[in-house]
Amino acid sequence: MTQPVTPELREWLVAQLRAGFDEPEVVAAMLASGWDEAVARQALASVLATLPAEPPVAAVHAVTATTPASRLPAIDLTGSPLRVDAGDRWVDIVVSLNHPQVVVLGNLLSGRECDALIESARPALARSRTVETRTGGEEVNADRTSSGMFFQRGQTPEVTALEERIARLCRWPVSHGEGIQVLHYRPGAEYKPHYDYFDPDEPGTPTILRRGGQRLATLVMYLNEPARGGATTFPDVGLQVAPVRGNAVFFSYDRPHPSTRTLHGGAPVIEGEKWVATKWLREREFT
Ligand code: PD2
Ligand code: ZN
Repeated sequence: MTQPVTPELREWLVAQLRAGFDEPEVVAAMLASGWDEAVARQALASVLATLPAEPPVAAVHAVTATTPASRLPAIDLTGSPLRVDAGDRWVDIVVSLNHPQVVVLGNLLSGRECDALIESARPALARSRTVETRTGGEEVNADRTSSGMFFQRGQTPEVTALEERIARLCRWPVSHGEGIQVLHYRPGAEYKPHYDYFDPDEPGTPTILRRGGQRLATLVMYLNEPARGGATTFPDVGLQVAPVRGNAVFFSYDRPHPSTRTLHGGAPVIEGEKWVATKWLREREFT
């Protein structure tokens, strides 16, 4: 069976390949959107055949796998879109900032997905640990009074769908993402301002970086709504993001340095409880 490749489909396929997704990943995304496999492969092959000036897909993938410092996960806001195509869902652009790139996203998750993540995380919750950069291990941290757990990549169907959506949205391969972390805050719990990158001056950092290099970007997704408090704050740029269920805040940092102005924290929950899921994107494949 053949099907004409529309300009929109061609543009989307080229964008996927340039973003570093390889052929199986692109086909898998098409299958997830309801394409017939033979038709998807044929459409991809016909687009690849018209790209003689481009590096081979394998080379594009290799570049992504050893990301240069200048390349970052990013949400494509070219043309000031109101919403962006994340593959299986259109995601609203609510607010964006340029330095650093901070994008508040609306409707990234459905209510049902939020509930499913909370319920599958709940039995595994433990007092949150942060990576201990002095040693490369983990420790319970007084600055972080939430409890949390990590999913493995692809651990549940909801996790898999969300990871593919995030990869599409941030134009960064699923393989370069850490497992999603779920955090639960009770009244009074907070996460004091911090940077998500690993401090290059800490002795444990080289050990941490072996698993996929530096963190380059963070996506904090809100799974419920506390009655009051619990905003994600960015003190250096005077921004507070309200924890609205299904929404998220994305931000990236092109170097592990405060000049990125990505200091951020979780303000104390005043009333009710707060559930978030965090996805960190690394320079290389996270193993
Ligand atoms: O829960 C938050 O709002 C929050 C704030 C700052 C989460 C994180 N950082 C994180 O998971 O890194
Ligand atoms: Zn953080």
